[in-house]
Amino acid sequence: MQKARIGVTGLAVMGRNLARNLARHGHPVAVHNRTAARTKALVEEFGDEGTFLPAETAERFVASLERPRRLVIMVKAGGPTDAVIDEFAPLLEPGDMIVDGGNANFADTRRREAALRERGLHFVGTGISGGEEGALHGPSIMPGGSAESYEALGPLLEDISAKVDGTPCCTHVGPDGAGHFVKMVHNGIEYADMQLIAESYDLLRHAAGLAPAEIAEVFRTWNTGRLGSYLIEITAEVLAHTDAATGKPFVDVVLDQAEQKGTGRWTVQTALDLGVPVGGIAEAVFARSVSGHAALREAARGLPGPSRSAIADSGFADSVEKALYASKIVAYAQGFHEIQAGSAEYGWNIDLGAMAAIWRGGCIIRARFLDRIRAAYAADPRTPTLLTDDHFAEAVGDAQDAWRDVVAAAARLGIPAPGFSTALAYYDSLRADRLPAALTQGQRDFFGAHTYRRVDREGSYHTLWGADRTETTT
Ligand code: NBP
Repeated sequence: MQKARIGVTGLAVMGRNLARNLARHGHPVAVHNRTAARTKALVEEFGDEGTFLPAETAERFVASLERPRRLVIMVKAGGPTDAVIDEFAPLLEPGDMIVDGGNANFADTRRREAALRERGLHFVGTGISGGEEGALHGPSIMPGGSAESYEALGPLLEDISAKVDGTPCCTHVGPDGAGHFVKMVHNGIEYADMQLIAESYDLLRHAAGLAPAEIAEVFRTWNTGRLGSYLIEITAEVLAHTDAATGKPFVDVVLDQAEQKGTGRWTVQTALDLGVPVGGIAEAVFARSVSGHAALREAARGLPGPSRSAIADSGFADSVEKALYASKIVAYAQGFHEIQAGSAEYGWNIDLGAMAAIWRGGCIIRARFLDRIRAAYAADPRTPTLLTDDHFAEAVGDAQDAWRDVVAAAARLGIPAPGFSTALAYYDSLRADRLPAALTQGQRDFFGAHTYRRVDREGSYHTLWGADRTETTT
């Protein structure tokens, strides 16, 4: 009986396209789904694309895989993933691999990896980005798990991943939950990137008075320069689209309430736990949250705003481009800081430059700019922040006057720009000689005797605020 090199269970949009991608690359692939109709439909529609070995039962599916078995789970993250693991793990033997390609929380991946390792099985939590098109034509793949499992799995995953300059957009990220952690931060950065683009659109529309079709042209131009990226490209497409039913710009007939599935929220929650400031990502998550509070917005709609309206400055679009580039650098710097902190916390030893390299193609945040990030980490793998890299420091330095003008214009005109504002505040916080945190420490010591350190001496101090205000050492 012919055996499959790899198997995919869970054949909704992602699993089905990943299985097709494997088959198209000449890898015989076993396919299985809880509801057998999906398996049947896949083979009927696309059976001629390669070798598919359909299985209706878990036992047959496992029996059709060559050893060590490589079993990819592509089901809804959370409970369904545990249910599928519970179903398949008893059928596997030591050395076999379960690959979870869903959007799992990295903490779940750590738990599952530890439990399966005890049974001699490899569990490979794998981030996959690129949506259904990416899964079919070449996604960016972020596998975690053991180095041993990557030896058996890596070549297959690299084969089906996107390629940039001949380099696969797939590499071993690190042990246990590292792959899903990096995918989570990728999605958090994606939230920030999308929010900054949305703010750029809003400013061009309501501050510069441009129509959506004109703004589409602005984005098309930007896409040919340093901002060139998948998200900028699709933004131009969406803005240029006209609603067939009404003849209005498509963007004007869509309800302005953004939804989210949770990876952005996880990125922020994890950053809070790690003590990493990721304001750009947090504001993007909150901006979606604000947009969804319909009743709250309705209640506040009549509140007074500024009396000024559109500014007619011919250079405004160029200023927004600069603000967008600078804010984007900040958002990525924050995301990479979070990966650096997670890597240190969990002992993953993640190569940050390699993460930038595998995001250059296949994934939603793919962008020309990622090559710059790869180069920055190649020049100094230990750099504490991308903002001090020569290229980025110069770019932000050149952009900062325009960036400040745009944030000021947004505030003056009453146009919300939380992404631009928080990015600028982060930049100014990092470069400040002194922060008002010294005053915060004084307040904390006053009301809670929380103590403070001094700039001129070692040690912890407390001032007797309620008595004669002498300073004591603690
Ligand atoms: P969905 O997330 O919509 O999940 C549907 C699949 O899960 C079906 O195959 C369904 O089987 C299966 N399933 C469920 Br629901 N509960 C199950 C259970 N208890 N036991 C066995 N199977 C169960 O599919 P998707 O959109 O293809 O995404 C798959 C994974 O990839 C998710 O984790 C998602 O977050 C991740 N992801 C998605 C994208 C994207 O662009 N869509 C991108 C990157 C990652 P059934 O057919 O029998 O109902």
